[in-house]
Amino acid sequence: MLNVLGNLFIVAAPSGAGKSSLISALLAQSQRHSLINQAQLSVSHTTRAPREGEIDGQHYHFVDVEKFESLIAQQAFYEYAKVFDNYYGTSIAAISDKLKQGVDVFLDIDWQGARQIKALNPEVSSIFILPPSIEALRERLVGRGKDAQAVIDKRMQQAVSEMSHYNEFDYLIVNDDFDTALAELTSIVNATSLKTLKQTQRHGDLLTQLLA
Ligand SMILES: Nc1nc2c(ncn2[C@@H]2O[C@H](COP(=O)(O)OP(=O)(O)OP(=O)(O)O)[C@@H](O)[C@H]2O)c(=O)[nH]1
Ligand SMILES: [Mg+2]
Repeated sequence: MLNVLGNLFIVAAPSGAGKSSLISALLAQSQRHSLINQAQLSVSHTTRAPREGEIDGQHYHFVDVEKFESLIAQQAFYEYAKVFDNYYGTSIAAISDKLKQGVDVFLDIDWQGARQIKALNPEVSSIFILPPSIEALRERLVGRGKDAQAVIDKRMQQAVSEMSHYNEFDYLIVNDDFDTALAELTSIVNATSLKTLKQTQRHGDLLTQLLA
């Protein structure tokens, strides 16, 4: 049987919109077979320091600036950008084998990376997650209430600046009710797998029989 390539999905959002929770719930859907294809998250490279509990090679590939720049020079990245003074990038290696195995790959990246990928491959589906209100976003960013006001203001500003790019994405999801947002995300992912080109590859034998 012809191997059906996996689909690539870009998921972006302002900090605090619930992107990480939505993506993890989506990957769990894949384990429950609610998705047509298997789904995996791409592991990016970053120069930011690992946080407590983050594992190298699992949450990110943590590298220093010198290493990151040598990877840029080797053209190892599909896209990369500076986000909050650190480099972040998706290596070609992080996605190509998975796609070849028919796995859908999710990129948790910012608008700059999304723009680079869309310029190279307009057919890649990009999804932007919005919070239900500016108050909800602020509440989620305030979090434990330990951050100084200036830090919160800066994060809000960054969130608004990220959101100003919503229009460059193919799909918009408002994460008000989590289960609704997850169902919407799932429907985008499954609809992509059902495109005629994909279905023709998947059901080649059936089509041959039906049309014989
Ligand atoms: N362009 C690009 N952006 C990335 C990549 N990996 C992560 N990012 C983005 O970098 C930003 C910061 O990510 P992190 O340092 O993990 O911090 P975080 O707590 O996850 O931040 P938020 O998800 O924004 O709340 C997020 O917007 C990510 O989507 C990548 O490979 N390329
Ligand atoms: Mg995140």
